[in-house]
Amino acid sequence: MTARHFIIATAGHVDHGKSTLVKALTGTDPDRLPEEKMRGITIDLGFAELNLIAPNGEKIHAGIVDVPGHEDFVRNMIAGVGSIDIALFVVAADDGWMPQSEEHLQILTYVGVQHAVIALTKCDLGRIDIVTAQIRDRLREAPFARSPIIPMSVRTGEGIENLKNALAAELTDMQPQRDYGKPRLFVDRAFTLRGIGTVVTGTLTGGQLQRGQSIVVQPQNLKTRIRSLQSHGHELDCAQPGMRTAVNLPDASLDRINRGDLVTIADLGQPSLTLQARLEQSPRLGPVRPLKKGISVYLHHGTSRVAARVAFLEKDGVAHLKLASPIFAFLGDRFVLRDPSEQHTIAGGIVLDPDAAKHRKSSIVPEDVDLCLRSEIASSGFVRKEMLLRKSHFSTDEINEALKRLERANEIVIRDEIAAEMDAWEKLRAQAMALIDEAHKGNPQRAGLDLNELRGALREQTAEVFAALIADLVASDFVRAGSAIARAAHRPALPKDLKAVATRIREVLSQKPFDPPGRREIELDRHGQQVLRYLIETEEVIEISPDLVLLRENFERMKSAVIDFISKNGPATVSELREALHSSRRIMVPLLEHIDRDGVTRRVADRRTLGESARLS
Ligand SMILES: Nc1nc2c(ncn2[C@@H]2O[C@H](COP(=O)(O)OP(=O)(O)OP(=O)(O)O)[C@@H](O)[C@H]2O)c(=O)[nH]1
Ligand SMILES: [Mg+2]
Repeated sequence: MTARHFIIATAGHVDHGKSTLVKALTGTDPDRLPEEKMRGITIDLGFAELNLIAPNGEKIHAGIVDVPGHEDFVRNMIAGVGSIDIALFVVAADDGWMPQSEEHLQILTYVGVQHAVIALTKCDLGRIDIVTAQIRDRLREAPFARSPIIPMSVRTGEGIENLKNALAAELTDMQPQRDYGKPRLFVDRAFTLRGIGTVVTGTLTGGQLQRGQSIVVQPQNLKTRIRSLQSHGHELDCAQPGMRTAVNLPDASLDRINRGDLVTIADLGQPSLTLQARLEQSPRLGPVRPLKKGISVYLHHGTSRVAARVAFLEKDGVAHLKLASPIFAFLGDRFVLRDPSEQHTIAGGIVLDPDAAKHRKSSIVPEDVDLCLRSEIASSGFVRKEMLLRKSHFSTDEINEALKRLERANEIVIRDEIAAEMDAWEKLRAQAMALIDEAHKGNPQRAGLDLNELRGALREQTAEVFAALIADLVASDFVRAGSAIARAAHRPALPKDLKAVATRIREVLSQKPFDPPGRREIELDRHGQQVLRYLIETEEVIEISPDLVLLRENFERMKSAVIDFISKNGPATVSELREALHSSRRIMVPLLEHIDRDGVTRRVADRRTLGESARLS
């Protein structure tokens, strides 16, 4: 199929000839239910397909969604117009503009439909000029103010070709729905076919679906796989945005999928129970149902309908909505609010934050990726890049380009996987730098600030933010020193008052070089501990065991003496070595274990032989 794909939905008052027109255009009777036949009205959505030739000869393929006009079924009508490109707006010449003409126009406006062709039906029964003037008048402030009005009659056949031409002309100038890599198919029908399994249908938006692809059904988070895809009865490998799409889900059980659910991919996030949105109420509807804080409503989003409450509402229409059950909405999605008795359409809205966790005044424009990013980064402080605007109509490329723009403008900082506001990041950096400088000042003898200590001081940050921070510091004036971080220029040095302590420790360790006192007798106080740690870090002193330290030179001498003795006398016991070195058991045992670990000696029964590394020593 090389044609471009669009979705058309009918709209208009009950009995104005929508379904008859669809049949005349396509040959398909969209009314399928026995009850629809019996009552002569449309109750639920009907579907057909229409092939058109554009004025330039291009092929255009359109899926048609036929909606009910009766006031009792507005709910179904809204489910039909959520993802359409153009409305086929029907007004009957004998009846003129009627209540659901008005209500459907409102709904189309609220869900953001920008294009329409108006079919003035039943011209064999009414006054074309008067009703045309009336329609023009009613559409004056609407997005369809300049849409063509095509007089026609299915009875006489008049105007059918004109209507096709008008649709083709409108669609020729339109762009098919965008593919931004985030497919969502709002389910309008779910049924089981014997031998095939569960089939769900809907209009695909936002991205492609492929045969064999792993998908998730939201909001129930049901993971499954696409076994096969169809559009209007044709098997497909890949369905494009703007296509009526039937998806066969082999291992999904039907009782878990209903109209209102949606098929999407797993890495786009989770549904939510709270939305921040901007609400708009058309002045055309008059003050029938005031929109105010606290009211209960039905929220219609895609093909779904959930009970909701307007938790707060600001003067400019920014509202916080609490939902009775979760929906999977994107930033920029449009929705319709109706009253709890389902008699009136109250307002329309556009999602500003699909996961609004708390009150937040938002001034974003959902179409402006830079603004949206700025707002999201500002509100989350430090945020993983891949989480940014995940539930939005922006593609990953668009988001990454916008991130680069904001980075170039020095508004944000990107480090590793983290994006942050420049100011917030600088503040965090400054905080870390101050802590490191403080550590250098307070403990100049130390290699730096221990990373665990820094992590503790910044524990409100995530591990990822902390890692990005360290990477950032190390990329500039800082270095890692073992388990610590330090200014690159920092050289550990003993402050004056500790120098005397160091001298004392050196003396104590030298008096009986091969038999010095235990560590506890050296680390007499906090200063003793600090200095010994410094001497160990600068490798002047070697830690032999938890309670034994030796001056490095003495340790080296003892090691050589051990090697010497064994070379001359053969394998030796601890006692023999202790006597030979004028040391003690308290020293010899841990010393030998230490040099065993280094491979200098090796224990065989109760004797030591020389190890692999003895020669190198
Ligand atoms: N005289 C005349 N009757 C028409 C014409 N088009 C439709 N009708 C009749 O109008 C009645 C209603 O037509 P439908 O197509 O069911 O109307 P609808 O708009 O689909 O109605 P709902 O779906 O229930 O809102 C039917 O009896 C049609 O035969 C027309 O051009 N001329
Ligand atoms: Mg109908």
